[in-house]
Amino acid sequence: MTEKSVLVTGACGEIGQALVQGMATRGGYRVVTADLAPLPDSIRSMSAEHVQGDLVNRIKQFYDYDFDIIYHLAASLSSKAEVATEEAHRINVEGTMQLLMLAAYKSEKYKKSVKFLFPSSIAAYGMTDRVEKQKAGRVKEEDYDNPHTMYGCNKLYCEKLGMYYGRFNGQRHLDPNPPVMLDFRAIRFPGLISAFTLPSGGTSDYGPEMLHHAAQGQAYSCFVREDTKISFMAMPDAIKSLLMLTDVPREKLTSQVYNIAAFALTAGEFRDRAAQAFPGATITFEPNPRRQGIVDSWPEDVDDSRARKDWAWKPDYDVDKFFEEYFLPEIRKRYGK
Ligand code: AKB
Repeated sequence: MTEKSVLVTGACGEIGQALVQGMATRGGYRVVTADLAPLPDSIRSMSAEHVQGDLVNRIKQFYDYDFDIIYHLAASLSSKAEVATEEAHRINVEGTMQLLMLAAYKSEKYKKSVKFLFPSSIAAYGMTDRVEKQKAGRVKEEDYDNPHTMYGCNKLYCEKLGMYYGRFNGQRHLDPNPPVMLDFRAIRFPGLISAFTLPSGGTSDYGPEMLHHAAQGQAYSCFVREDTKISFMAMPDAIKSLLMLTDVPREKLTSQVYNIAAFALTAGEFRDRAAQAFPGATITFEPNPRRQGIVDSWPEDVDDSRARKDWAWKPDYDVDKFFEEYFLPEIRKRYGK
């Protein structure tokens, strides 16, 4: 079997590292990685080639490759994007647009759709306030698509851009012989938690930060209220979802954008779990109004029935399994606690 040629942008980020490892475990891929940073030792041997630098400036270089699949993970996350909005727009939107154009060009040239996998986010949603958030419960993909953040706006718009390049590029779908267009697929991820890496620049970061601090015996001051609830997921499930969605035949997909969910937890429930696992953990709550506002605009939970129906999505880790079978055993190994 010939290897699939894959590009992973943002390869040094949390999802990037875990995805590169996931593909190495599976086998059958030739992976080119790209990131502003050099590759960490943990995945260096798994990348056939690493392109280091700014994606927007380097885009021409990628025209020399023929990728079957692009995982475009590079992004400026929600908290960071609020303090550097223009830069976030450049990274999140221009970078995506450039890669979509590349994938569109190659799909047409070789008459074979390049698969373009895009991590969208619960940040694409925007609830007016806490009351609306509580009332809404588990939201569907088409509801509440009114993001409050630059990052959320960028994600929602890039979903639309992906659909445009995948279906309507230049209105040539109306030509007598329409060109082959790229195959765009997006997942709206909840907050992700890895036992091996820590996020930076996001707003769901309080979950993983609290747990990693407690595991190391460090005090943690949480930047949202105790009653703040959003959905979270174990990193292995996030990687499983990306690989599952990549594999599913196009005709089975009724949409190009899918929610996925695993467990929804309040910050107070995270504290209780952390305190139980690491007695003596010192966790306090000092809400930051701006970051609190961001999380209050995100849904408490999402409805992932479309992903379950179309591609048999099901997470491996509910909240108990997440702690007992993934996070705690791995983190104890890591920090020796
Ligand atoms: C963030 O907090 O910005 C991300 C996300 C929810 O997409 N983790």
